[in-house]
Amino acid sequence: MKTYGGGRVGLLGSFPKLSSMPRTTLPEIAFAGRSNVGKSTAINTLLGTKKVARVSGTPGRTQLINLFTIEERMIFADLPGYGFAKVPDRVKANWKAMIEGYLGGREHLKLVVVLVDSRHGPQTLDAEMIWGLRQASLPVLVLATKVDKLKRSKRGAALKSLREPLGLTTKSLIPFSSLEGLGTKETWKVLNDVAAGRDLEF
Ligand SMILES: Nc1nc2c(ncn2[C@@H]2O[C@H](COP(=O)(O)OP(=O)(O)OP(=O)(O)O)[C@@H](O)[C@H]2O)c(=O)[nH]1
Ligand SMILES: [Mg+2]
Repeated sequence: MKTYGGGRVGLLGSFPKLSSMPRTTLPEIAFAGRSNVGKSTAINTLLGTKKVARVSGTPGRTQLINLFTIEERMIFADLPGYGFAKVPDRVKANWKAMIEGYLGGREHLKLVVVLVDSRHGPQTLDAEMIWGLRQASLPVLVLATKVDKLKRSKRGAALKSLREPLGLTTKSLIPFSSLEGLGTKETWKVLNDVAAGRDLEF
C-alpha cells in the first residue's frame, strides 16, 4: 500500500464499482459533490498534504472511487463528481450507477460529506443528493467550498441561502476554504465523532 504523511495515510486503491472494493471494517466517510467543487482538494487540506488525492482544474478528474485509510482509524472515499456536462450520456449514467451503488451498499459508510460551491446557491443535483442520503438514513455534513472567493461581507448571506433550502443547521453546514484552511477544525470535530462512534450533534 502506498503511504503518505509518514505512514498516517494509505491509499487502499481505486475502484470502478462497489463489488470490486475490499471488505473493510473501519468507519468510512465519503466525499461527494459536483465535479470541480473541490472534493479532492478538501481531502488533501484535511490531511495536511497536497499529495494524497489528485486535484485538477479540469472537471471530471476523479473517475474512480479512491479509498484512503487514515491512521487506521477511518477510511475516506473520494468519489467522482456528478453534474459534469462534457461527458457522453453513457459515461454519466455509468458514474451515477457507480456513486449510487456505493452510497447504497457500502457496509461501514457512516457519513457523507457533500461539498457544495458557496458561490452558487443550492443546485438541483446537490439538493437531490442530500435528500436521497437522508432518505437512506445516512448522516450528511455539508461543506460550502471556496469561500475565499466570496467577499467576507457576502459570506453570511451565501451560507444562509444554502442552509435553509437544504434543511441544514449551523452545525451541519460548514464554510470551507482549502486556500485559507477555513473550516478544517470544525470538519475534523465531526469526522472524529464519526470515527469514534459518537452521536452527531445535528
Ligand atoms: N479558490 C479555491 N479554489 C479551490 C478550492 N478548493 C479547490 N479549488 C480548486 O478547484 C479545482 C477543482 O478541485 P478538485 O479538488 O480537483 O475538485 P473535485 O471536486 O475533486 O473534482 P472532480 O474530481 O472532477 O469531481 C482546482 O483547480 C482546485 O485548485 C478552494 O478552497 N478555494
Ligand atoms: Mg476529485
